[in-house]
Amino acid sequence: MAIPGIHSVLDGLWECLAKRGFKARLVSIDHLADLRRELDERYLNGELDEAFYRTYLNHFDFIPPEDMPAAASILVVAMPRPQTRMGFVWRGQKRVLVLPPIYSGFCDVPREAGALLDQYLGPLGFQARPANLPLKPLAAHSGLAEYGRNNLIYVSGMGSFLQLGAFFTDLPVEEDVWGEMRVMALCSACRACLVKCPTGAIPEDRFLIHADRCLVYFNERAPDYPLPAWLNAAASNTLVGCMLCQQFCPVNHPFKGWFDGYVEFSEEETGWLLHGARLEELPETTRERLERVNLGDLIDVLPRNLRVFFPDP
Ligand code: B12
Ligand code: SF4
Ligand code: SF4
Repeated sequence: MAIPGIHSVLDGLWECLAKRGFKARLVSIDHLADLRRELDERYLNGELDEAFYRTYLNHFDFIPPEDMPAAASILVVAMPRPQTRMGFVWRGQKRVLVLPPIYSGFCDVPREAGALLDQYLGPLGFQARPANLPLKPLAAHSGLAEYGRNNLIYVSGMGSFLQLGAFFTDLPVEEDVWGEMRVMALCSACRACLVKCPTGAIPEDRFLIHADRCLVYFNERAPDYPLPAWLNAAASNTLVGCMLCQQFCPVNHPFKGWFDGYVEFSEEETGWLLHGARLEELPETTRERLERVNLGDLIDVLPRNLRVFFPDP
């Protein structure tokens, strides 16, 4: 089979990803050093809380995989993602809670992107391998996205309702773009996220948010991390994570009603989850429903998080 020129390979790649609603950019692998330097500088300047840095930012792999010696580029992909509704019945009352975008399908959707890449690039003699990198600066420097004041990434046609993924590839880069990171123009005249943030994580005096104050920093963690005393229980607005800086953002107006799927737990099942049942103790049907929304791995956080909404377990 004749291998097409790189321009038509890339055109075909964008088309293949676009059919699934994904948008992407390809940058030279030389920018791994830029990504690393940017993060190191913030750390060394004391901009990042030490415990936050050690928990979340110390584990990126700024080198391509050993079995890909010809890696030449990084593909960054934005995948549109909806919210999910979850119903819980307790003491005869049903309460519907939101699961923010990206929790459900967190592994499956990037895996699907990887499979699309394998299917398309493989027969053309190219490879793609998942890359564990700081995804937002990568997306912003590549020109795929702009930052919002809430420090989330916005892509045209998706708002911030998206999951990012990155792949090392051996595709050559002929037109490398690595621009300044940009903030959405609308943010200069808007403070909705800052005002709605329940923990004061979005500051007035600098762009970088105080991630160590973000509700998500606490409610995604293992149960031996109680919610801190300064955190008002009323701040919690979703089962895991938080939606406030996205929900009230005017750029997200077209997407904020986008929900995909509904999963309901009976009173008996809600009781098991509230009381800390382990995954393997649950009946298969309950387990399947949790796993359908990818909460099997987060089952440990559910008793603490559910108790905020059902304080009388
Ligand atoms: C650690 C982490 C968290 C932490 C910290 C979040 C944070 N803001 O750092 C916690 C647990 C709190 C968290 C929460 C959430 N997360 Co998170 N998280 C990550 C992770 C693993 C790394 C993020 C990171 O590198 N932070 C470090 C800081 C230094 O980087 P940064 O946030 O990009 O900050 C940049 C800007 O401030 C910029 N900057 C600074 N000054 C200036 C000035 C100007 C003018 C400009 C333009 C830029 C700029 O420079 C910084 C980079 O050097 C990524 C996955 C990944 N591999 O990248 C997901 C990721 C960022 N999370 C994601 C999501 C969805 C969330 C939540 C929305 C989940 C939820 N609904 O509850 C919340 C959002 C909270 C928020 N407002 O940021 C998505 C973001 C999707 C999007 N649209 O942006 C990601 C990319 C996961 C994914 N695979 O898609 N997350
Ligand atoms: S996710 Fe919630 S707590 Fe975190 S910055 Fe946004 S509004 Fe604030
Ligand atoms: S709420 Fe306003 S300030 Fe915040 S990200 Fe959206 S447009 Fe920007």
